Amino acid sequence: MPSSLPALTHWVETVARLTQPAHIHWCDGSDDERRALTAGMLDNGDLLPLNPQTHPDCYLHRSHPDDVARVEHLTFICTENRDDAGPNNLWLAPDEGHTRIDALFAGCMRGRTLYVVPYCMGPIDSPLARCGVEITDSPYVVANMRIMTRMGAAALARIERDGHFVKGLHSIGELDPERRYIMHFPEELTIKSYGSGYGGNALLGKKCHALRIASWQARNEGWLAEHMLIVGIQTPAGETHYIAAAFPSACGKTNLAMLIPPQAYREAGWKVWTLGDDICWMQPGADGRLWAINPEAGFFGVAPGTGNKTNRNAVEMLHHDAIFTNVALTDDNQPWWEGLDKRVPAFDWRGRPFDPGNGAAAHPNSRFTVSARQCPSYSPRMEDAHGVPISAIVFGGRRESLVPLVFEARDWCHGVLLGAAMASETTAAATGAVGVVRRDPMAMKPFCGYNFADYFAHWLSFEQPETKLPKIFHVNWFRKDADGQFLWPGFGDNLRVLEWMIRRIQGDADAVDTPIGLLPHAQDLNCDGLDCNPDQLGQLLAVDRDAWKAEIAAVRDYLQTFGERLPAALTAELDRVEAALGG
Ligand code: GTP
Ligand code: SPV
Ligand code: MN
Repeated sequence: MPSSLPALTHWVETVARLTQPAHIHWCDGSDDERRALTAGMLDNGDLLPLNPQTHPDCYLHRSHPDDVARVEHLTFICTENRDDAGPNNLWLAPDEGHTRIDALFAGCMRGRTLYVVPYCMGPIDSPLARCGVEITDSPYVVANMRIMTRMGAAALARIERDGHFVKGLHSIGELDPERRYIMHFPEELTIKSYGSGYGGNALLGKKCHALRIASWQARNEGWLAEHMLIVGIQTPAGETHYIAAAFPSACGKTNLAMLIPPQAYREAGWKVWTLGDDICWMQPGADGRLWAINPEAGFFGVAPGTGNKTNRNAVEMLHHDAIFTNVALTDDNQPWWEGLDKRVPAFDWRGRPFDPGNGAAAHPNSRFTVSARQCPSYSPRMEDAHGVPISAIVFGGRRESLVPLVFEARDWCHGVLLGAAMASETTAAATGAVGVVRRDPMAMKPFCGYNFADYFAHWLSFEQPETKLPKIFHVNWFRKDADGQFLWPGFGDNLRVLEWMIRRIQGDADAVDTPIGLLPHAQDLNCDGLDCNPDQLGQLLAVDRDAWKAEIAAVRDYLQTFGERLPAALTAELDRVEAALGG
């Protein structure tokens, strides 16, 4: 018997009866298994080999052209009570959800292999980690799960010890957008995903488990499951401050997590340590501080825009043992995307000879999958069972106007409001229009597995006499001038903003008190060596009262959609900010 846990073997048998696979394979995560899977995918065309001289053990996967991003309009939270899912989620009653999706699963694995993928989100020995098992008929998913999670025998052993696990059932089905659903049953700790092989739709440990199901568990158990990077900033004095930051999809988490300090900072002794680029699980420790782990083991990062100038660490980690999805190819079979370098690709992401008339060569949501250990700034503390203590939480979005470069919340409740009021221009990470401003509280709009009103209340509940909570900040790297050019250089220079935060944490910097929060004095932002004139800095740090009154009114309209469940403390905080702005 492949597992000693009856609940697991019984579930696998039930799924096999429904889906009718030709074979069942229990994944152990070994190298032999990886080699055999890779050989099979090279045979059937799921993977294409890349240049073995420049990119040993790297492969290209081209997904179906209609299956290139998350599908929020097909993603459901199925709870007994509709209000528990909230207006922020699409909802179905659990019975209806199971019936609809099981009809698609019936017989769908005929002639295929069913893979049983045991995985652990977080270090195997961590009390903060949680396990799951994904059943899938996609070897590409197995290969990605092996990089993105602690997958295989060790995870199975922990599952057998724990006696419980999150169940995730996945099939690529026909890859037909008309026969596609991503369903979550938080009360049953179950996920069912059909008809997509892409990223967050198919690697069920990631958004489905580590955010949607985990956020539900976190609320019941007193912790937080967030769409946040974790980065360690080591100052010249040798202290490391850990910062968690929530930006919506394709808004800069991977880049901030592995930023390279500007030269003068490097020479002065600043260092950056990468702990996570997408998901953060946090809970108060015995000392009252929030302690965080990254539940993932790898990065599924956005390729376009990743180059030596923007994110050299990422470029360097992608030269071996990486999977590329929907990128372009050079004439000597190297992966390529817009923003990598000046070469002209030979083939676009669909495999057609490159023709600029067909649009970008790499899909805007093309991605790389790579183990975190390959990152030059990898922090060994990623393996710490108890995680790292968080000094600051940062919220941010893509806003070409209005929102200043950085401001600080006056206290926890104000910080929760800043998170709840977040908005950002949409990106290619999800299907649908790009560049439209939408409300995206805490960057969790697509990922919160329950009613946002209850989620805000949960956040507020962390303020207790015994907790020592991090400071909360809001940033915006994406302000543009009248000509549509970014006002702030971004990327490595974002460390200048983080430095101000650290000085605030240490009590070493003053701030300007404004109705929206605490802003730096222009002279307190280190702009040495930057091509940023006083006028630009003035625009980046300006608070336009009339425009902010309109913004606060829009936030109020949005928050009112949550009705009576919205915590009164949040509304009171909004009233306070509105009054400070002058009504
Ligand atoms: P997900 O993996 O979808 O959750 O995205 P992410 O938040 O990790 O975003 P990522 O760091 O991959 O950045 C997405 C895009 O934003 C890339 O094209 C980057 O080049 C660009 N970007 C990141 N940081 C900055 C910045 O500071 N300034 C500007 N202008 N662009 C940035
Ligand atoms: C995101 O969209 O926020 C991602 C990529 O990190 S996916 O895995 O597709 O969710
Ligand atoms: Mn993400």
